Amino acid sequence: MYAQLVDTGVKSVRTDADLSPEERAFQARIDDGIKIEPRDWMPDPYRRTLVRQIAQHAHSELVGMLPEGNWITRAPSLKRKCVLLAKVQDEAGHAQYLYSAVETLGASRDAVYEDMLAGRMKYSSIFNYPTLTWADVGTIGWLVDGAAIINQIPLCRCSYGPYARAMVRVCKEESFHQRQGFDAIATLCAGTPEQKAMAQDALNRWWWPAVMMFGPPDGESVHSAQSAAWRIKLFSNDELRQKFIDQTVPQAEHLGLTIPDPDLKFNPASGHWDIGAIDWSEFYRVIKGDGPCNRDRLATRNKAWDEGAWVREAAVAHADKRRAREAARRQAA
Ligand code: FAQ
Repeated sequence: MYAQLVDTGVKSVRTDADLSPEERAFQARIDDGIKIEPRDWMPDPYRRTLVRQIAQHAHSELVGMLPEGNWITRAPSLKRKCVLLAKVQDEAGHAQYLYSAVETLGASRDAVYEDMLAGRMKYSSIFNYPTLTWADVGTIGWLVDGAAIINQIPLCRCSYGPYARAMVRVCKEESFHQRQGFDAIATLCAGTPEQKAMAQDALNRWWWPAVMMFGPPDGESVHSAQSAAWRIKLFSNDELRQKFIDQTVPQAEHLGLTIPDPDLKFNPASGHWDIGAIDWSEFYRVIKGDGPCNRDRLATRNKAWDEGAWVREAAVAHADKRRAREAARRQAA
C-alpha cells in the first residue's frame, strides 16, 4: 500500500481528454475552489503528490530543529534561551500536525519517517547548513522562517483540507518566529562593531541558501505544472522567491546590512529587485545529500530514532493496557 503512495514524479499536466469521468469531476471540484477531504475520491497521483510534499515538509520541520537546537545551551541570555526553546518546540509541533495530515492520506507516519532516515525522502535543503555563531540563530528566524511564511501562506488556501488547515496555525507561529529572529539580528546590529560583523557574516552565509529554499527555477521544476492544476501550488517557485527578495532587501537596508550580491539592483520597470545568478549546482548537490551537514543531520535523527525505541514501545504498551482496561470495564458494566 505505502509503495503506491509515494510520488514517482508527475512531469506534465494531463489534458482534459486524458481524464476519466471521475478525474474530470475531481478537477471540476478543484477548479470551483471546493476543498478535497480525506474520505473524498481522489486520483492516486494527487494522493502521492500530497504524501510526498507534506511528508517532506514534516521532515523539514523536524530536521529544522537541529541547527537552532544547537544553540539552546549557549543562548546569550535567559530571555533568548526561553524564546529559542519555545521556537524549537513549535517546530516539533508543526511536524506533528503535518505527519497527522500525511496519515489522513493513508500513509503511515513511521513509513515516511523511516524513508527520510534512510535518505529516500527529502527535507529542505536549508537545514544542511551549520549554525556557527549566535547570529546564525537570529538569521534563521529572519530569513528561513521569513521564506517559510511566504511559501506557506498560500498553502493555507491549497486544495487539500487537512494540509490547508494545518498551515493556518503553522503560519501564525512562523510569523512570530520571523519577528523574534529579526529582533535578535536588530539587537546585534545595534551592538558593538563585532556583533554587527557577526550579523553580516551570518547574512553572507545564509542569503543564497535561503533564496534556493523555494526550489529549482520554474523551468526546471518537475512537479509545478501538475501541482498548480491541482491547486496544491498557488504560486510558482520563482514568484515566491521574488516575493521573498522584495520583502527582505529593504529589511537588510533598515538593519544596515549588505546583501551579499554585487548584482542586486532595483528594477524600476518591473518594480522588483533583480538578483545575480544563483548557483544551482550547489542546490542540487545539497538535495542529493552532499551539503555541509547532510550526513550529520541524518546521523543525529537516526540516533534519536534508535535511542527512542524504548519510548515508542512503552507508549504502545501503555495504550494497549488502557484499551484492555477500558474494554474490561465496558464488559463489566
Ligand atoms: N530542499 O518540482 P519541484 C521551514 C525538490 S519548512 C530540498 O519544484 P515541488 C520551517 C523537490 O522536492 C521548509 N528539496 O518540487 C522552519 C523535488 O524533488 P522530489 C520546508 C527541494 O514539490 C523554519 C525536486 O526538488 N517547506 O522552513 C527543495 O513542486 C525554521 C523538484 O522541485 C516546505 O516543505 C528544497 N528547498 O516544490 C523549520 C513547504 N526545493 O520530491 C525550522 C512545502 C525543491 O521529486 C526552522 N513544500 N526540492 O524528489 C513546497 O512548497 C514544495 O514542495 C517546494 C518544492 C516549493 C519546496
